[in-house]
Amino acid sequence: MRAKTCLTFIVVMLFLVVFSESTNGISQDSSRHRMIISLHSGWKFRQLGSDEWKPAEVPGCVHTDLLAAGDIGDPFFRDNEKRLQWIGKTDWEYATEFELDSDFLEYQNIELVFDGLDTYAKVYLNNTLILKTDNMFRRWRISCKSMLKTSKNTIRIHFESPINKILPVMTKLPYQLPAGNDQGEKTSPFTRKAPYHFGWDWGPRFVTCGIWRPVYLEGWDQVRIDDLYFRQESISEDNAGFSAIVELAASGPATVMIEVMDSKDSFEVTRKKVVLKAGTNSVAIPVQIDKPILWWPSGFGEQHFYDIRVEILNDGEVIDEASEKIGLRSLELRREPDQWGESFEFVVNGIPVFAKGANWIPADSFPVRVTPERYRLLLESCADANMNMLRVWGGGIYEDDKFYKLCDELGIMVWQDFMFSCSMYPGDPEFLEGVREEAVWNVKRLRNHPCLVLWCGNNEVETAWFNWGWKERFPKQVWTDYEKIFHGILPEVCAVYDPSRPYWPSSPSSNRKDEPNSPSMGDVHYWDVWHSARPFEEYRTQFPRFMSEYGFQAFPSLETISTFTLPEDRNIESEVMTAHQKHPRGNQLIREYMLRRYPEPKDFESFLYLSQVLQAEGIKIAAEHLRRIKPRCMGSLYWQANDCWPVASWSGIDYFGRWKALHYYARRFYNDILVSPVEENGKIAIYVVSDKREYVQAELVTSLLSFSGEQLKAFESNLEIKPGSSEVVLDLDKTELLAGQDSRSVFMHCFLTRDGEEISSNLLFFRRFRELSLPKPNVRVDCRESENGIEILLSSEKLAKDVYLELDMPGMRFSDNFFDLLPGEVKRVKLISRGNIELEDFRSELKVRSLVDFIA
Ligand code: BMA
Repeated sequence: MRAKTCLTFIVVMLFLVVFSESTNGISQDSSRHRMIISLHSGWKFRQLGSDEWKPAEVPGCVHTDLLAAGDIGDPFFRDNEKRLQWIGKTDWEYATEFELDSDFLEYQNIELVFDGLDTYAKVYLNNTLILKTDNMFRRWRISCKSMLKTSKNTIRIHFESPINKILPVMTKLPYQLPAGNDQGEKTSPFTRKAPYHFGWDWGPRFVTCGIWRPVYLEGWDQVRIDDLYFRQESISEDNAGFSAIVELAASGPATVMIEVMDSKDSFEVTRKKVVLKAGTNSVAIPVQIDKPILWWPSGFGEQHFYDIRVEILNDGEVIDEASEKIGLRSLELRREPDQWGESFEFVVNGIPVFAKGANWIPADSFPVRVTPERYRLLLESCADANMNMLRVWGGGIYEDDKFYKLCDELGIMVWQDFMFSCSMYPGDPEFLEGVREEAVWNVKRLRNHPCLVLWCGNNEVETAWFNWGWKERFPKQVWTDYEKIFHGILPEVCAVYDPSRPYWPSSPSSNRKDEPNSPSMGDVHYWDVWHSARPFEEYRTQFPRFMSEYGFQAFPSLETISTFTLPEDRNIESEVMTAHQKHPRGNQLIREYMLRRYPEPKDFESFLYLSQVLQAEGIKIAAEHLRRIKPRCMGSLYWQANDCWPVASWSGIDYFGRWKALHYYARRFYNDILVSPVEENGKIAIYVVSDKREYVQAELVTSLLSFSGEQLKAFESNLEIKPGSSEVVLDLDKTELLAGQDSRSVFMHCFLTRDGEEISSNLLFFRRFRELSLPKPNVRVDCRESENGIEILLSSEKLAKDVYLELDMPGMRFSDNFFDLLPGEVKRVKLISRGNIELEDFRSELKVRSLVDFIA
C-alpha cells in the first residue's frame, strides 16, 4: 500500500491504476508511479467577511451553491435575474480540508491542479498564498509537495468580484473599451471570463465565480506525460503519416523508452529511446498506417477512431502511460481565386464539404450544470437535423472535452472561435501574456479532435471596428492592440502548436483586415433580415462564400414558458416575459414580420406557435438558397442552435432541449439530398441539391394540387443526381402553370423518391400565408403500439399546414413535427424517448393542431 485517502475524498488513478482491497475501500497497486487525488468533497462557501459557511459543490459556482443553500430563488424564474445582481459584486470564499496518507507524500513531485477557476482567485494552501489567477479559460498547476502534511490540510480560495476588481482599472484609462452586450459597467473586455456571463441579447447577466472545473492533487515520481499530440502530416486513403509528440515532465535526468501502439495493431509498436533532462522534454515519434480507415464528417462516411497508447518505460517497467482516440483525416480550408472572388470551403479527405449547421452557445448560464446527458441530447439533436458543423461562438466558453468527443463521434465538424466577442481588448503586456497562455492551453487541449476544423480569432470584432463606427470613435491604439492578439499571438500559437489546422482572424472576415463581410471572399454574417427588418426574400439576394451567421427569433413553447412564469405573466409584453426577451426590439420585430406574412394569432399561445413557424419559414428560405447556390457558397450556419436559459431567442432548440419548429425544418432543409422549388423571375425552378459522394438515381414528381387534394397538373422526371451538385431539374412557367387556377388555394408539391422511398419533399405556395384560403382540416389521429413504441398515424382530406403535435411531458419528442399534412396522405410519426407513458394516457394527453387553429 502506497497511499490511502480519508473517506471524504475520492481517489482517481489515471493511466496506471490497478485497484485492490484496502481498509477504507480504496487503494491501488504498489507499482504506480503517478496518482491523482480528486479534491471535490467537503467544500463550503461564504460571502467574504460573513461567519456563516454553507456547503458547496465542486466543480460548481456561487449562483448554484446559493440556490442549493436556499439563499436565493431560481435565477431563471420570473424576473429574479435583476434581484441577483449583487452576487457578481460580492467577494466569495471557498474552503475545504483534507487528509493525505504519508505514502502519498512520498511522491517526488506533488502538484495542485485546477482545470478551471472562474476567475479572480487567490488560492491559499495551509494558509499560504500559492496562486493568484485571472483567467477562467486555462489550467493552473502549482508544485506544493513541501507544503502538504498528512492531516488537516486546508485550501481556501478568495474569489474577488470580477466587476469591482476592474472598475478602478477602468478609471485610469483615457477611453472606455466598447462592450455593447455587457449589461453593466462594461468591465468585461478586461476580464478573461465568459463574455456571455455579463449579459447578451439572448442571455441574462449572471457574473458568477467558482471552481468550475475539476481540482486535484497529482503525485508522480520520475516522469509524467504532460501532453500527447498526434500531429497529422500526410493523410490519404493509401497511407497515413502522423507524429506522436510526447511531452514529458521529468524530475531529473533519465533514460526512458517510449512506445507507441494501437489497440487493434494497425501498425507495429514504434519505440524510441530518449535521454531526458530535468524539466519539460518533447519527443516526436513518426508513425505510418497503411490503408488507414479515415474519419469523415457526418453524411460523408464513418467516424473511425484509432485507440493509440503511449507507454514510458524505465528498465522494462511502465512508469507512465496515456491513450487517446484519434481520427485520421486530411483537412484544408480551400481559398482559391475563382469567378466569384475567392472560395471558402472546407475540404476533408479531398472532398469539398458543404457545411450545414448552426452556431453553438453555452448550454447553460452556469456551465457546470451541463451534464454529459445534456451535451448528448443537444448534440444528437444537431446530428439528427443533418448538421455537420457547429460554430463554437466566441462569446461563450471553450467547451468541455465531452463536447468535442461527442462531435468526433457524431461527425459534427467544429468551427472554434477563441473567446473574444463584440468588444475591443486591452493591449498591456500582462493581458497579452494571459491571452497567450489561454490560447496555448486550449489549442493543446483540443488539437487531437478530428472534429475541430478551424481556429477563429474572434466573433465580430473586426467587422465592429470597420462597420460599426468604432474605427472613428476609438484611438488608433485600440486597433494596434487588436492586431497584437488576432494577427499576432493567436496565429503564432496556432502555427506552433497546431500547424495542420487553419487559423482565421475573425468571423466575419475576408482576411484582408479592411473588408469584413465581403460576399466575394471569406465568411459573412448577414443580419439585414432581423436587425434592419428586411423581408425574408432578401436572403435570396445574398451570395456569400460561406454564411457563418444569419437568424431570426422565436419564442419557446408554452411548456418551457410555464417553467419561469406564473399564469398572470403569460402575455408577450408582461414584465416577466420581457425579462426573458433580451433584444430591445425583439417582440416588435417578431410581430412585424408575423403580420406581414400571417393572419393575427388568436392568443398568447398562438403567438408562440406562430413565432416558431415564422422563424422556421424564414431560415428555410435562407438555408435552401445557400445550398442551391453551391459551390459559390459552401456553408450555412444559422444563428443559433441552442439556449443558455429559457428565453425568446434565435435558437432552434430551447434551454430544455425542446425542438422549436425551426429544428424540425432544419432536419428537412439540411437533408443530404434536397428538392427545393423557388420562384425566380416569373419561373418556377426546381432544384435538386446533393451532398452525396456518389450518383443517385431518383424519381421526381412535381404536382400542382388544390387544398382539397385535387391533382391539377403533374410532371414526372427520372433523375441521375450528380455527387455534390446543385442543379435545376425542372423549370416551369408560372403563368402557364397557374392558368385558370386561384393562386390562393393551390400549391405545388415536389416529391423526390428512390425505389419508392421518399428522399425529400417540399411545398411551394404562390401567395403569402395570410392571403391563402386555407381550409379548416379535420386531422384524423390514430395512436397505436408498434414494434418501435408508440406510433401516430395522421391523415386529413384537406391540406393541414404546420401540424403541431404537443405533449406536456418533459423529455418527449416526436420523429417529426411542424409538418404539412397533404390531403389524402397518411403520415406516420413516432414518439421518441417515451418514458413510462401508457398508450391510453398518451392518447388523452396528445394535442394535435395546425396553422388554422392558431389564427384569429
Ligand atoms: C450575432 C452574434 C451574437 C448575437 C446575434 C444576435 O452577431 O454574434 O453576438 O447574439 O448576432 O444579435
